[in-house]
Amino acid sequence: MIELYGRKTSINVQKVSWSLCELNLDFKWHEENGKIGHVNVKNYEQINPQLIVPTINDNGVIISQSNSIVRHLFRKHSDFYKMTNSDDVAIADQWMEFQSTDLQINMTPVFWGLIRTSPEDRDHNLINKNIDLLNNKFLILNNFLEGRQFLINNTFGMADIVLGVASYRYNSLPIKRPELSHFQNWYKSIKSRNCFIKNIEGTFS
Ligand SMILES: N[C@@H](CCC(=O)N[C@@H](CS)C(=O)NCC(=O)O)C(=O)O
Repeated sequence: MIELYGRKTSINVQKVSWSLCELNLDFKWHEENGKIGHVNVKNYEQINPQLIVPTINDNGVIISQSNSIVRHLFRKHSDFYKMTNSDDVAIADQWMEFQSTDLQINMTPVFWGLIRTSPEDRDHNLINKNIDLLNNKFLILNNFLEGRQFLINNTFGMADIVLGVASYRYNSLPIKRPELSHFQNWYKSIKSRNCFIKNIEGTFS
């Protein structure tokens, strides 16, 4: 049995719950409705000394770092790595790292600033600077998606999930976005998936 630790509103936990759903894997969820900044699981530091989420326990193997967990699940429970050539795996990795580093560095000040900070405490200079940078990075993703149904091989996969959770946040933000037609077409198709509706929709907070 796989166990997942972390709350439903965490972007990094969402990558894992969405992956588990797409791969049809049963799992036990701890702290699904937990609070930000505190994991209410006894001795959680023993499975994640950083006290961050997500963590999974896959039949005794404890793994943290969301993108590593997603790769592990697709390696173990799908034929993605067998069916995909190493060049395309590298491109999937490229976009997954783009999300967790280059996108997230601008997403965090915008999302936390506008959604998780009270209006009187907001640093608007910081927020506006990062909105511009974030929009530019989504333009880069938009350009890559031109002529593609999904990120890799026109087949829905792990890179779509990782960029998908970030895109849900981006499209839910009360900000001005540029015209991103390729990106929005791709987003429309992933947000209609049952596993998106079950795990991601309605979690923006
Ligand atoms: N690099 C880590 C980052 C994990 C992370 O920052 N998690 C946040 C939530 S998205 C967290 O645990 N924050 C403390 C908390 O919510 O208790 C990953 O990709 O899993």
